[in-house]
Amino acid sequence: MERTLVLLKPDAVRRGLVGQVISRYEAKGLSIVAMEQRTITGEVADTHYAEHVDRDFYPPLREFATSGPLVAMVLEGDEAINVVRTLTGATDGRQADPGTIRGDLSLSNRENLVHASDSAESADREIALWFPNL
Ligand code: FUP
Repeated sequence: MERTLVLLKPDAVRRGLVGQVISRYEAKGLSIVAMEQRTITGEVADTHYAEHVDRDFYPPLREFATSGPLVAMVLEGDEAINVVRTLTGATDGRQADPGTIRGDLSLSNRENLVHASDSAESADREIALWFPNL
């Protein structure tokens, strides 16, 4: 069993897609280990996106990530990290495959609905950041 950190970003909350996106993960067989709606500060965004803070696209991404409530969760299942990345789809919703969450529901590179840990190391770091009591 593996655990991964998923964020349903502020666009997912604003668009009323939280239930639909969670349903896809649940239907796949993943379990929700922890879940909480939060509005994050810029400092939390900087820590979460530490590898991106110096990139050109980071200031608007920071603005977006802090623009309203998001839903953070830890999902668990067999090969959960890769399975969730596959269900989520490519970063840019315009290029993501149909059938994926981003491919079906996002038309943006920034407002792409979901964050999902990209490796075991990222999952460990991000779960510790978002859910330190797990
Ligand atoms: P992903 O792992 O698919 O979420 O993508 P990245 O880690 O490469 O990027 C993290 C977030 O930065 C993306 F979800 C959206 C944002 N981003 C941009 O806004 N512009 C870019 O050119 C690339 C990424």
